[in-house]
Amino acid sequence: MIKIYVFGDLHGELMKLENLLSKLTLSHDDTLIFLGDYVDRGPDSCGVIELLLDLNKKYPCVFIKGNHDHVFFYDVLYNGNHLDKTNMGYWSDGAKETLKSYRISKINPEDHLESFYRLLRPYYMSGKRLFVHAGFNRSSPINDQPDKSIFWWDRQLITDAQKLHSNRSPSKLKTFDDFDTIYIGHTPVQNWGYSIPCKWTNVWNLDTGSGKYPSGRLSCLEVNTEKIYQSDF
Ligand SMILES: [Mn+2]
Repeated sequence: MIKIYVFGDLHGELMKLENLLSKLTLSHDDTLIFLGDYVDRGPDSCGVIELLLDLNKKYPCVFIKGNHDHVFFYDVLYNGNHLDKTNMGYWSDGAKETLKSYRISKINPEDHLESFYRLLRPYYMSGKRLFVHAGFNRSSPINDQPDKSIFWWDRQLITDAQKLHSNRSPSKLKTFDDFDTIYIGHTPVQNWGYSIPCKWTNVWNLDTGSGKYPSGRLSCLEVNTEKIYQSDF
């Protein structure tokens, strides 16, 4: 049986990724889907991307774009927006750790703009399953979303799913494309006091705070069995 593993936000936590991968018995046709936010906050964003590029040679991989990936690779590297201590918001949200990891590794981040950033997709669909970093406008078709940034910045989807769940509503979150299950990251489950992936109605939130919280583990889910795996730390 082919397995499909979906991973939450990584945020530069190479050791958590290595530890989590060591718990999976991967075969070469298993699919690995990463929900984005590879960089910032954790100590080794460069190493995370190197490992992902290596995985991409061995397994079918899908890399979705997160807001941090968009800002670092597109705004900063591609568009050349200045990144230093005058840009305190993003600088203090983990960008300085990202740049430090590139300095230590002696890899030029522009290399990853070429080799990795071009692989990132706004979303991925498989049958009636949708994988996206943050959300989308649910009253429109997924392939007709004029504002693409909603894919990596939205918080309405998780807010609405959580409300439906806490109202004990049996209905699933309605979407134009009638998705059965939606898999997202972006908003750590710690915001609601949890530490493991949460399924609210038909929405799985896989962001368990890796890189954001010292105790935040990295998580993944095998989508057919809904079995959860987490790093040990
Ligand atoms: Mn994130």
